[in-house]
Order: sequence, then structure tokens, then C-alpha cells
Amino acid sequence: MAAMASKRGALIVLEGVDRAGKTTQCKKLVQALLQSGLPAEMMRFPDRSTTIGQLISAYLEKKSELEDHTVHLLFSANRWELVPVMKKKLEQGITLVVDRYAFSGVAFTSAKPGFSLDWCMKPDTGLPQPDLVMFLQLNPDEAALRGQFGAERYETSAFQKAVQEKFEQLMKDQTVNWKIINASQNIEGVHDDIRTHSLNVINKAQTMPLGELWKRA
Ligand code: ADP
Ligand code: FDM
Ligand code: MG
Repeated sequence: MAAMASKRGALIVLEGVDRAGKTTQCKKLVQALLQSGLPAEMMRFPDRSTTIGQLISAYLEKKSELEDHTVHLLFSANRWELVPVMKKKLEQGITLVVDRYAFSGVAFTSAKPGFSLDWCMKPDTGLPQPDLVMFLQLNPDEAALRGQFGAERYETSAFQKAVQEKFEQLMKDQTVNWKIINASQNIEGVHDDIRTHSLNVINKAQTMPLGELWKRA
């Protein structure tokens, strides 16, 4: 008997400022997809469980210092080391719901003095291209109502404002399928929007080859 034509899973990324609801919504989306009988798994970047991830985690927790270019390349390496796993899962038909990806990588480093968007994008060029990147948009006043900043590096309002501006520049890139989500709705409202966009791309992705990041199809 001929092998069944296999349908790949979709690569779905959630981005957004601190406390926009990325982690909450990734979990809810995976649950909803599983309940609809669609195989799905959550991933997050940085993935702090690997050797590289532990270096990054110590840096974010301010337990270690790393030179700015070096840590940028480690964040990128942390994505590349997971590419074989990601590709395998997508080929198996599993949809991956990813909490931050290369867009956070570029936005955070390019918010530092002396880093161009162009330089920051280079190491992630060629990563699996997300079928959909949803940006959870929330203004800083509303984010502040969701709790205080934590103690990690980058968790200051001045830096977050600079990061937000870099995300806005990145969202002009037409090679990426961006969708802006109104993250100031209640959790269920945001979830409904995210689920609708996701179901659309899961269907489309089945008939399209996986692309490469920041390259035209
Ligand atoms: P992120 O991963 O983007 O930093 P989280 O999902 O951790 O955000 O959410 C940050 C905080 O805001 C959590 O306490 C969460 O329960 C709360 N939260 C998430 N989404 C909403 C929402 N739509 N309305 C109000 N509070 C929310
Ligand atoms: N971050 C995340 C980066 O600076 N570069 C990256 O490539 C990625 C994926 O790490 F401050 C930053 C963004 C954030 C921190 O926080 C990770 P969470 O709470 O684990 O998402
Ligand atoms: Mg989070």
C-alpha cells in the first residue's frame, strides 16, 4: 500500500512586549488545537534547558556577564541547535506554537547602542520560516497593570520602549506573515483571534513547503 501523503505541521510564533500574554496564549492555543484533534506542541526561545540555554539564562538572571555580540550569537545558536527537532516535528504533522523567535532576537539586540537591524538579522537568516507571526500589541500603561517588571535583564520600561520600536520596524518586512493581535482584550478574546488565524495557516501550510527566514519564497 502506498504511503499516505504526509501533511506538515505549521510553524506559528507569538511575539510581543513583556506581559502582553505570549506564554498564556501559547499554552491556550496548544490546548485548543489538541482538543480539535490537531497535533501541536509548544516551544519557547530561549530554550533554557540546553547547555547554550543555561549560558543565556545565567546572563538574563544577571548571574553572569556576556559581551553583547556574543550573547546575540548565543540566542541565535540556541535556535539553530533546535532546528533538527523542529523540522522533524513539522514533518510528522505536528504544529509548533513558539513563544518568541528570531524577531525577539533582533528587536532586543538592536535596541542596544551600536547594533544595526541588518547585522542582528544575519545569524538567524535561513532558520525555518514561520507560517504566521502574531504580534501581541499592548501599550505600556496596560502592561504595567499586569504586574511589576521582574528582576531579569532587559526588564525596564526604557529598554522595553526601545524594543517595541524595533519590533515596529521589523513588522514592515513583507517576507514575514505578520498579524497584529489586540492584546488588551480579555484572555478569551485574544485567544479567539489567535485560534482563528492559526487554523487558517494550519490548513494552508499543509500544501506549502517550509520557507527560510528572511528570504523570499
Ligand atoms: P508574556 O509571556 O507575554 O510576558 P504572560 O502570558 O506571562 O505574558 O502574562 C503576563 C501576566 O498578565 C500574567 O499574570 C497573566 O496572567 C496576565 N495576562 C495575560 N493575558 C492577559 C489578558 N488578556 N488580560 C489581563 N491579564 C492577562
Ligand atoms: N530575548 C529573547 C533576547 O534578548 N534574544 C532572543 O533571541 C530571545 C528569544 O530574553 F527579555 C530576551 C527577551 C526576554 C528574555 O524572556 C526572555 P522570557 O520571559 O523567557 O520570554
Ligand atoms: Mg512569557
